[in-house]
Amino acid sequence: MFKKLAIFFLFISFASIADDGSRLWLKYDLLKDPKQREAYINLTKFVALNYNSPIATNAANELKIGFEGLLGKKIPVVQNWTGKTGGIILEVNTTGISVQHLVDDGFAIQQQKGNIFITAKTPSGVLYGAFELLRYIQTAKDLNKISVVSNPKVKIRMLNHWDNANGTVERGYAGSSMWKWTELPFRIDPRYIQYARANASIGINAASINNVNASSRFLTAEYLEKIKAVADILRPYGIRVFISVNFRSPRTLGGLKTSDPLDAEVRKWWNDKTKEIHEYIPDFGGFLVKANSEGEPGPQDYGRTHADGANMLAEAMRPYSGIVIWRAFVYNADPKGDRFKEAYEQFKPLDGTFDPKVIVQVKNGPIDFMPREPFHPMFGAFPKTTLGMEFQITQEYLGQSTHLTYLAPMFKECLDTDTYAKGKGSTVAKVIDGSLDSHQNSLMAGVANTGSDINWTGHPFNQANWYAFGRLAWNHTLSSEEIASEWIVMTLTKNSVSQEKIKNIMLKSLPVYISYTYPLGTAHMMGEGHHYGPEPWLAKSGRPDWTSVYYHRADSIGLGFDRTGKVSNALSLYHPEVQKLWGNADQCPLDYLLWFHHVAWDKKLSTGRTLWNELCVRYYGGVEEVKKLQTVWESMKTEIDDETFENVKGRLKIQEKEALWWRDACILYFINYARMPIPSPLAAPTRSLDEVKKLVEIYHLR
Ligand code: GCV
Repeated sequence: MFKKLAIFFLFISFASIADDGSRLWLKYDLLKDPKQREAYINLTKFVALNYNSPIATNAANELKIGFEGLLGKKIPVVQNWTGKTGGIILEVNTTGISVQHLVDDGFAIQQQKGNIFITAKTPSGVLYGAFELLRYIQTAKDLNKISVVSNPKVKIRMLNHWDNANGTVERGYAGSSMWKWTELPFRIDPRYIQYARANASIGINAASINNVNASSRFLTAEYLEKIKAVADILRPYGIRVFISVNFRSPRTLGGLKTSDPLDAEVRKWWNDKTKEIHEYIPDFGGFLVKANSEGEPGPQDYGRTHADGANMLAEAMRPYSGIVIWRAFVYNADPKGDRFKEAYEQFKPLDGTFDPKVIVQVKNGPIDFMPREPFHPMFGAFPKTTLGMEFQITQEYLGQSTHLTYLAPMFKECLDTDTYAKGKGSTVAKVIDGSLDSHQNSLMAGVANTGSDINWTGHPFNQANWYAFGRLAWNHTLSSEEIASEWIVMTLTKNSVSQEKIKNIMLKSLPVYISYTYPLGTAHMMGEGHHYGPEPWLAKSGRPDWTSVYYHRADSIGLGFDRTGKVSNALSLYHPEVQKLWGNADQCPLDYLLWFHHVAWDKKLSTGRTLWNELCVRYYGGVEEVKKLQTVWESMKTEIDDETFENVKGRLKIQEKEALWWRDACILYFINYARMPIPSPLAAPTRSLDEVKKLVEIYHLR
């Protein structure tokens, strides 16, 4: 009996230590240092709520849970502050000196007369302030002189879920959909609340809940009731729900003969549907639309423009506070054209014709979330249109759930690039936060990487990309280093030596990934359909611009897509200052070189090596770097929770195997064009191109 009990307790204690990742960065585990706890306890004796609203109540409750976990002491929440000292006072104030520098959602945290005041103009601001205060304690910062004024740079900070009604997730790598459509609205999965808390903790205030390749089913009464149940859960965390809509819905759902946006009956159908949605969800965020893209229906099916389609929906939304988000991800299958230019060319004539309620959502780069892309040429070139940013958090082309790639540097690289639209300093960030062209609205969206996996994101480090996206949507001036540091200390370890090592791994991870997949500005050479692994030889697909050869253009002379005036002239879409940076092959930064130039295999680059040798050095170097990442990870075994340690360790092994796969596939394929030897001391791959090709074929077996 005693033995059984001992095993039981052993199990319990292990169970409480093992970390399955489900709590994300919201781990409120007891701080180990009693002195540190004491210092915080003196300042957190109670939480007083001076405002009555579900969101503010959640702010108070979060502080209570957080303090109790971190400090190990019960904390009372009181409704009204009686003047006692030593506590946290939550206030919503629309006027007065304390909020004069705040925008909606912004917050101030100040120490005053023995209390800490979290003040905001809106309950959401108070909630964000509460999470900021908790972050201070989680990251062991001093609260004594706390003085924070924080405003979001972007108004709509949004996750785009590509989740389908049947429970699958397009480009999802963390299990199935977290939305249990078959259970809703009757059963509310407790994970919805955890999801809402996690988002609120990083300032995300909007979520489109279904795939942009949208099923009309989401607009049926049956589904609106389900979505309402989700919206009711997310609302008290300041999150508004959006729906992706299928442009053909008036026909498929309404039985109309057309979905022409200029047809009176179609317009009435959308007006009525929008009214109906608001009966379920009064604060409905709005519509997200993928139209005339990759086979989805749209206004061009009726000879109309994107603006005609978007403005029709904007009219339906006119009586309400929500908006219309219209995606610019469009391209035709013209083998002679350049996909790089197509969205720009289709949308440019429409600049200035979109309803003010419309935001045009543009992917960060002109092709499709490649690991490194030049910024989309629409940024800076559409002064009369509100442009929103679409990043991809889910790692479709970035190792999905097996490669460790920290994406903040990629998001930052795009945001910090200068478009020169209004002179030096006209960064992409200023375009999308609305400041460059004085737009009222602003949007940063990220394609979500969440799923039903217990740790939400599959790879434990993919959580950091969700975190980084939210933090940057709130404040794009934060550095990738700062964000990584916060996430590591809240999520992985309190040990400062390990924190530094992990930060280094994270910051190296993107350049390492790029060097064994897409060095020197190559792009789009992944496996067909599933987009996993290399397939640089892919020459036939449903469309020419879904092949690899369309992009890398390897021939006996060289490699890369000439986008100068000699061939596609896509460079001309950028400001002359940007053209100067990228337009000359001798000066173009190597990271972008093959995006814009077809470079001879034997051309000497700024590194002193020929293109071919540089390519080899990068592919081989990338694989070696993955091995080094593994060694560093291994050195932290005692500092990281066992479950997470083993999980990452296993995935790093897969990463090494697959880095080698990428290297061998690309080197063995390109060598047939370069016809130059692999430079010593690098050793030739031990397998043949045919053998490597077989690895891809296995992916296509049915
Ligand atoms: C939702 C890429 C992806 C598609 C995705 C599309 C888009 O092409 O492979 O799965 O579809 O982008 O962003 O609409």
